[in-house]
Amino acid sequence: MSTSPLVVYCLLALLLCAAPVSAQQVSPPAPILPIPTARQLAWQEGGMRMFVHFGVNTFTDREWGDGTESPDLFQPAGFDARQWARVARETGFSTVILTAKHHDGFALWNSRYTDHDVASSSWMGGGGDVVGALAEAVREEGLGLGLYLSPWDQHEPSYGDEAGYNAFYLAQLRELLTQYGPITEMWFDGAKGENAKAMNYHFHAFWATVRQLQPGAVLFSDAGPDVRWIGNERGFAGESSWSTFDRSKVSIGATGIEKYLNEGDADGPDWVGGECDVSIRRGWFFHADQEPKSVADLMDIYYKSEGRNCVLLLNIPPNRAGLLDDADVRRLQEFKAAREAVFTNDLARGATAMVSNQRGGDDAFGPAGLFDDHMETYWATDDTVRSASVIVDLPAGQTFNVIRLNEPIHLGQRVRAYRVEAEGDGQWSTLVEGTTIGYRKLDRIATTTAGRLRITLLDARGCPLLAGFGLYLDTAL
Ligand code: FUL
Repeated sequence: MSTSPLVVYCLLALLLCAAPVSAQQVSPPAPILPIPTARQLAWQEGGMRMFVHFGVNTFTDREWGDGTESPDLFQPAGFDARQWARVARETGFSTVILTAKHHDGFALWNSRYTDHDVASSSWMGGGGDVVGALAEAVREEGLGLGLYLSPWDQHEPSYGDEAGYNAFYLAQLRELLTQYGPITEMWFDGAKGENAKAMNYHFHAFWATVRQLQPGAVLFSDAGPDVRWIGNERGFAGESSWSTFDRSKVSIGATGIEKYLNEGDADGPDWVGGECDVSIRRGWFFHADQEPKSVADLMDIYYKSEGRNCVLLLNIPPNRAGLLDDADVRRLQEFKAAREAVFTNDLARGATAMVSNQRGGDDAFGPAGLFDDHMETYWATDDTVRSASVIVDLPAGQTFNVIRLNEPIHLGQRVRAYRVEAEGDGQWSTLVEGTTIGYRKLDRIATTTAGRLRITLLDARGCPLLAGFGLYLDTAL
C-alpha cells in the first residue's frame, strides 16, 4: 500500500506542531546535609509511639528489680497483647515498644541463654511468650514493633565479664531480631545503677547486628545513631530543637549532656532526631496507687514533643492482669479526642498567599505547597536567599491560638529563626518569634482574631523552604 505525499506532509506537520517545546525546568533546591535516611523519615512520619514497661516489677511494685525475683512472680492471668495493640491503634500510636528485658534481667520471651525468663515461670505452664504475642498483635493491627533490651542486667551471672556478657547480650539480641518478624525500633538504654560492675557494652556490635538482621529498624540511644534520647523523662524537647547533631560530642549514659540532647546542634554533621519518652503515670511500671496524667498535661507534652520536631514515646504500663488499665485507656481516648478537637479543623484551609521570593519564579515552588498535607510540595526560595516572607490571606477573619509550621526535612533542617505576625488596623503585630521549625512546629499563642498573617523566615542554614502552615483553636488553652 502506498501513502500519498499529501498524507505524509500532513502527518509531518502534525508531528512538528505536537513536538514538545523543551521547557527549562527550575531545579529543586539541593539538600543541605545532613538529611534523614529512609528509616529515620519513616520513624518521624509515623509519629507517636507507645512504650510498654512490663515484667517482674509489675508484680513487686518496684521500678528497678534486682534480678533475684522468682520467675513465678510473673502471673499476668488476663494477659492480652491484642488489647494493648488495639488500644494503641485506636488512640493514635504507630508502634508499640516493649521492655523485652528490663534491668532485672527477666526475659519476656523464652530465651535459650538464660533460665530467668517466662519459660521458667508457671504462668501458662512455662509456655508464655509476651514478645511473640505482642509481635502478632501489632501486626494484626498494622502497627510497628519496637523492643527494649536492657544492657544493664542484674541477674545474669556473666555481667561484669566484658567478653562473656557482651556475647550473651548479642545472643539474646539475635533471638529477638530473628524470631519475631519485622522490628521498627531497637531501644538501647544507657541507665545503670551505681552498684553495677564497671564494664563496657559493645554498642557498635549491637548496632551492626541490628543493621544486618533488621535493616528497617531505627536504633535509639543517648547517642543515636538514628534516634536520640531527648535528655529528660518528662517528654519535653527544647524550644530550639534540631535533628542535626554531633554524635562525637556524646556518649551513652554520660551526664552533663542533657541540654545538648534536648536541643540538638544547628552545625551538627549527623542527623539524629529526638524521641521524647515519658510515662502516663509517675512510674514506668504499673503501681496501683498511681494515677494517669491529666489530659491537659498530656496535651502540654504533645505540644512540647510532637510540636517541637520530635516523636513522643508515651509509656502505658500494663497492670497485674496483663492489660492496659481502664483508667489509662480512658485517658488515652480523652487525649485522642482532645487532639482531634484541635487539629481536625485547620482554620488556614482555603487561604491564599503571596511570597517575597519564589524559586526561579516557578509556580511549582509557590506558596500553594503550604496548604496541602504533603512534605513533597513546598514553598522554596532561590539559592542565595536566607530570609523571606509569605503573606497569608484567610478567606475570612479567624480566631486561633495555635500555629503550625512544617519544613520539608527530607531536604535538611534549615530554619534558624522565624516570626509570625498578624495584621490589624493596617499594623503588623508579632504573634510569635521562634528558632527552629523542623518536621512540625506548634506554637501556642494568645487567642487572636485576624484575616491576614505574615510568616518571615529570618535566617536559615541554606535557602529556606516551608512545606506546611496551619491555624487552630485549642479551647482548653
Ligand atoms: C531508664 C530506666 O532506668 C527506666 O527504668 C526506664 O526504663 C526508662 C525508660 O529508662 O533509663
